[in-house]
Amino acid sequence: MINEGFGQNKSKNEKIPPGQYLEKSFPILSAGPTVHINKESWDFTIFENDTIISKISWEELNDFPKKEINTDIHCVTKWSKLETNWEGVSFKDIFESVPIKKKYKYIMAYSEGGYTTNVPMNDILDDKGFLAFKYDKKDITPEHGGPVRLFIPHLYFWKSAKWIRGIKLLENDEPGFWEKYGYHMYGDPWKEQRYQGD
Ligand SMILES: Nc1nc2c(c(=O)[nH]1)N[C@H]1C(S)=C(S)[C@@H](COP(=O)(O)O)O[C@H]1N2
Ligand SMILES: [Mo]
Repeated sequence: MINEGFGQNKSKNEKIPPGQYLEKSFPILSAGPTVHINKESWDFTIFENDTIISKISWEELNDFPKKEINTDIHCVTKWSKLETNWEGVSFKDIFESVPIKKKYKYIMAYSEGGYTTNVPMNDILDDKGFLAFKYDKKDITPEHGGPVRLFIPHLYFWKSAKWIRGIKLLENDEPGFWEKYGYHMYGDPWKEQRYQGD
């Protein structure tokens, strides 16, 4: 278990990135309808080009070390929610069990329902990116992306793909769903990287 302790000694104001406001509820933001997936039929696929190099079932996911993450989240629509509690498995641990032939600098995450988002590899390794399945000690609800969502709290929350089903390893950065509409390729809330050019 880890406790990031992110900004534990900071005041509330210092924890809210520029242009954001404090939100107490937990808004639901989805580009399409809520997807309902059974844990038993969920799996997670890692693609290297068109080749499947790993497939992880719900049961197998639960065999990885579980990590607790206490952190703030920031949505590009300007709400920030402080001190949220999550549980999941880190990509660092997942990748230790996956034989990847070469170095890839980016991934494309893809979700049931068609949503995609691109993230640099370094931003999911080092215990910075997770496959999360619990929020506030309970199973993540379908509305918030359960049974399993991507969780990358140091980037704007659109990068945390709900209903995640897999990733594709990429050599070059490619835009995902919102990035094709002009959202920033990286999305650092502290640099206000909301849209391309920010
Ligand atoms: N599959 C999928 N994941 C998604 C989205 C989406 O529309 N579909 N929206 C993104 C956006 S813009 C945000 S802010 C967060 C919202 O997560 P929440 O609904 O749990 O607050 O999910 C992100 N992940
Ligand atoms: Mo968002």
